Amino acid sequence: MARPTVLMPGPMNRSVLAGTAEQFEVIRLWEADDPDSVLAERGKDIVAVANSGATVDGAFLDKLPSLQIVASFGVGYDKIDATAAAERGVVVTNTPGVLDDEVADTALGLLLMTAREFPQAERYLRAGKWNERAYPLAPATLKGRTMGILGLGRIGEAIAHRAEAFGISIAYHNRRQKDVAYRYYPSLVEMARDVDILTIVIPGGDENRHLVNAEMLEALGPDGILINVSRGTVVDEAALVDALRSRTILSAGLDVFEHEPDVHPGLLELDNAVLLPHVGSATVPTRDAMGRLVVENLVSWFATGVPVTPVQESRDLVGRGRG
Ligand code: 8YV
Repeated sequence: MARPTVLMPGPMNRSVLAGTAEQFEVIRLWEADDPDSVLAERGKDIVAVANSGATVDGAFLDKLPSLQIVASFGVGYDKIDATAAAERGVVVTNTPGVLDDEVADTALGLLLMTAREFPQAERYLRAGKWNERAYPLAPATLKGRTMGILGLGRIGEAIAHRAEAFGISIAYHNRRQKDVAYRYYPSLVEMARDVDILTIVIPGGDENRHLVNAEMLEALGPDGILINVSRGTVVDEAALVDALRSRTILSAGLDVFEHEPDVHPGLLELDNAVLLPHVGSATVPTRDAMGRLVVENLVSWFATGVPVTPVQESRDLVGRGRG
């Protein structure tokens, strides 16, 4: 039997390449001299896409009339129009669960770095300034603080558990209240007003674009710390630069940016921002686990017509099989 043809628009983790090598015919679009002609010639043969960060919209899907599944590498799938896919009968899967701890560790790492100014202190030492005088005292402490989590899902809960171990009290804002012991705020601005640390874990996409704007930052206030390990688009980055510059908030720790990999030049100039190049899940074991889940979704779909981890928008298609 012919092997299903999988399109990879861009480079993928080694575990995806290894896991698909035998059972699938793989088209590595990023290596093609003329990707458009590859799509024109092979588009009708492609039944699956394995994707890591490329935009998959209606126009792209229309080039692949035989497509059944888009298996995305990562838990966030804001670059994939899952509704347009569902309308075309195409299932979308992501990689939830396997990266929760890694991203939660990143959030706590960023919080420690931001509150205690560890990266700045290290730069100070390397610049040979320690001999001149001790590094200035950090203005913030984590002791007795409250963290408001915007988007208390699995990663948010993993962050909450870690933060509790630091003695930090937890609150959260979701669209709906959950069955958890943490204080729930139906209003984001009210939560921002009450907490010391606002941690963003909510998915990206149009719905949540610029949810954290000038008003929220003003509410967070001059002792407030913003942490973002979700998507840069959730924050109005220009407003954040203004807020950091004017000390409307104290500081920010960011793993994600509105136009990444381009970072707002204003952020690069500011000393009260700690900036990481989207490394939330970026360890060898976790990225391998994410890649294995991409492969499991593809294999399961073609063997049984049921993917392992379909996204919300695809749930109605699941069980209907691969038609
Ligand atoms: C990865 C992520 O950086 O899972 C996500 O949503 O943002 C990260 O784990 C990304 O998926 C790599 O493509």
